Formats: sequence, C-alpha cells, structure tokens
Amino acid sequence: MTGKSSFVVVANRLPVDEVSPGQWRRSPGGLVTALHPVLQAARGGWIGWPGSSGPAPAPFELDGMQLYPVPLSAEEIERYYEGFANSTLWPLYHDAVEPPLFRRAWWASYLRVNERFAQAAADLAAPGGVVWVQDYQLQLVPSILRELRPDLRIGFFLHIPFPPVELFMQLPRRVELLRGLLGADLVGFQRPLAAQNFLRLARHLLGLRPRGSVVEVDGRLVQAGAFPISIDTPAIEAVAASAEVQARAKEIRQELGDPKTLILGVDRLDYTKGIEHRLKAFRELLADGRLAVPETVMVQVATPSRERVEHYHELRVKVEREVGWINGDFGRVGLPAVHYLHQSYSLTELAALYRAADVMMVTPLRDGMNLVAKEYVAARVDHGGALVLSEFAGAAADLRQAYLVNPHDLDGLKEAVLNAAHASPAELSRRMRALRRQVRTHDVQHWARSFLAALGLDTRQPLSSGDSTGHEHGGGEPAAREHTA
Ligand code: ADQ
Repeated sequence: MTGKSSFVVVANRLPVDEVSPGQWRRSPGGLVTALHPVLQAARGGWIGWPGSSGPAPAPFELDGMQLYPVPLSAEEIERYYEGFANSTLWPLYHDAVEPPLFRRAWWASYLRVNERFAQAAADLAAPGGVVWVQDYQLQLVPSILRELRPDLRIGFFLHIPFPPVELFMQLPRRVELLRGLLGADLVGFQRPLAAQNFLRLARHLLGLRPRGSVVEVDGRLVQAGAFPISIDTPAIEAVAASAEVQARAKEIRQELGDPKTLILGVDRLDYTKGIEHRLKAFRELLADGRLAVPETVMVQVATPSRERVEHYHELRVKVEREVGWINGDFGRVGLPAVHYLHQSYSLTELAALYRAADVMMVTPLRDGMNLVAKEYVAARVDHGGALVLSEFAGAAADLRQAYLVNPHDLDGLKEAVLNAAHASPAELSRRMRALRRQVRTHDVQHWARSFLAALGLDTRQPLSSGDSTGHEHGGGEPAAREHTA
C-alpha cells in the first residue's frame, strides 16, 4: 500500500479484530460505521493498535480502508494503556469516582506511545490533509503532530467527560496534557460543559484568553465545541425490526418465565456505569415488596472489560456478590431474580434483549455519552419500553423524555423504576416516540459530518486520494454547538 492520505484517523485501536492469524474483520461500532464512507471516498487511513503485544503486522487494506497498525510492547500495554490511560486519566475524568493512580513510570510510556502514533500520522498524511485524533489515550498527539507537520488540519475528539478545573489540576503532567490538546485546530467534546471546562482550564493553567469558543495559542486559533456522539440508527432499527430479532425477543421472555416486567442493564463492566447502585435499588424494591419475583426479573449484561486493572477486578467481585445476595434472598428454584451475564453478545442478541425489556436501566455515575441508552431507543421500533437514564450520562441532554434519575439518590431511583414499570402504554409510547425522533435526526453520520465540517472538511463533496484539501488555517465559524434536542 503506498500513497499519502488526505484524511487520516488516529485512534488507540484499529477498527478491526483478528479472527484468525492474518484474517481481519471490521469490528462493530459506531465510530467505524460513521467514518467508513469518508475513509473510502478519500482512500483514507486509520492508524491504531491491533490489540495484541509485540510487532505489528504490515499496513493492509480492508473494506476500502487503509489500516496502519502501531505496535505496543507488553510493558507499554501495562504502563500507557492500563496505567496512565485507564488508571490515571479514566477515573480522574469521570469525577474521580474511583481514586486516580499517579505513577511516574507510566508517563514516559504514555509520551513514547503518543509520539509513535503522531509520527505514523505525520508519515501518512498528504500535504494539507486532515487528521482526526480520537480520545484520552492520545491527548499528546495533536501538539506532537503539529510540530512535525504544521501544514495539517488537526481535529481531536474526547469520548469521555472533560473534568472541571479543580479535578484536572490534580494531574502531575497537567500542562503537557493541556498543551497536547491545544495542538489541534478543533477540540470536540460530548457536552458544552466539557468544552467550557477546557477553555476555563486554558485560562487558569496557561493564562490564555478564550473568546467565546475560540482561544489563541502561539498565534493560532483553537476552537472548542460540543459534538454529541450517536449511533448508527438505521442499522440498529433494521436489525431490531427483523423477524429473527422479534422471534428471539419473544423467546427470551419465555425463557425468563414470561415476567410481567423485565428490567434490563447492558454495560461494559466498569465502575463508572453505576451497576451496583442499580442492583441495590432492585434489591430494595424486592425487599420492600414493591416488586416481586417472578412477575419481575432483571437481566444484567456486563461485558468483560480491562480485567487486568485492579479497580475492575474489585468491581467484578462486588457486582457478583450483590447478584448472589439478591438471588439468595429472592430467587426460587429455576427462577433467579437477577440473570447476570458476563459475556459479549452480537448486535442481534443485544437488539432482542432491548426489544424484550420493559424497563432499561442506564445509571452511570458519570458517562461521556452512553450509547446503550441510544441503542435501546433505536431498537424500540414498536414504541414500547421505558428508559431510566442517569442525569450524569451525556445522553441525558439528548434523551430528555427518558425517566431521568440521580443514581446516587436510591429512593429517587426506586421511584423512577416503579413509575417506568407502571406507566400506561400511551405514556410509554408518547415518550418513546419523542426519544426516537432524536436518535433518528441525530445519528452517528450526523455527528461525524458536523465535526468534520467544523474542521473544514466537507464530507458531501467527493474526496480524492492524495490531494491537498487546501484548507485555510484558523478563522471560520465558531464550532461550539449546543445539542439540538
Ligand atoms: P463505553 O464506555 O464503552 O464508551 P457506551 O457508550 O455505552 O460505553 O458504549 C458501549 C458499546 O458496547 C455499545 O455500543 C454497546 O452496544 C456495546 N456493548 C455493551 N455490552 C455489550 C455486550 N455484552 N456485547 C456486545 N456489545 C456490548 C465510551 C464512553 C461513552 C461514549 C462512547 C462513545 O465511555 O460515554 O458514549 O465511548 O463516544
């Protein structure tokens, strides 16, 4: 594979999974779905880690995407990925719901890996090309890349929350991290508040003077704005409406003993997702006698995640203890109160679960967006079901007609579950129709197009391989947009 790309995505992971040695398959997920058409049209490149330690395979092409694997050693996986990214930044950016860990050795690895990704982007991008860097693992890439290639237009999108100044200030390497982001032309966040936190931080830490959504750094203009991510709504609707999924949804309910109310949770097993709070609310509702087994059952799907990180291991123990407690007290032979599934599922099976569930509980303590909430809404092509959604998920600003809750307020959470479980079909349908309008008009294509347009890349025009996109630097419309829900 040769030639330069006018559009390059840089993300921690490549959008592919190795199904057998040397055989790759496109991984499911909204980001790759949204960017695939742009990448195809531009013969664009994606730079990312292939997912295992050791030497990386040579660049290859899949479904019209040029893929550039970046290697990580076992030590880098431990220090850069599990360490600085997932034990320092992840908890700190999520309101420090678990204490962030600071280890000096992790920083050197984070810096080295970010340099490697930036160098790969510098080598691949065509003159005047557009590079879009994704997420908290790669916050230093924009500034390193700018040094290497001042001709490029650089965008950065943060998928997780951006913390308030007081929290960010705990980071030992706070200036470097902020300067890293300020290397971009456009820094995108899930919510306007996150963009404001970022601009405030630029003033507080570096004495810069933001004007509106723009801040001048070293004679360049950097814009900050909110671009709430979404899902591939048409694809999820199509799967959910299929005869196979409808039949499977029915079958799931039968397998669960045909309950009157099926409560569902689907999350990565992560301490930010509020799984324990949700289980506790369910346990108390059973103990209070306000819900009863077998009329009501709960299914909690918890996808295995980051299992080598200590906090995640502890969480698994806590969640499984709580599930055992509930089933011990309230289950019957052959009829557990909570069905706990620590497994990954296909989209078909997830869609069937979504369609089977009467009450979907999405109760994170903090979440950048939360795509599960949006997927549930997209899957409810029948306008049924109720969404109980934490105010602390970015999605709460988009999905206003959900039953919004503060997951820390256990009594409020219990009330919301009961209200959702007892609502009339007319009320449920009214809410679900409004929610569905939102995810239909604001899908992941809309998200990608808005971001790239703000960065100066018009994705409605055909893009050609290797051409300069010829963007002017700086200026333009302020990119900060409020969500339109
Ligand atoms: P995550 O924290 O991973 O994403 P989320 O947005 O809910 O959280 O996305 C999870 C995805 O995994 C969903 O698409 C869901 O369908 C899928 N999934 C969950 N359980 C699964 C299972 N058992 N089997 C298969 N798939 C499963 C981060 C941020 C979020 C932000 C996204 C996108 O933490 O806040 O919304 O990035 O920006």
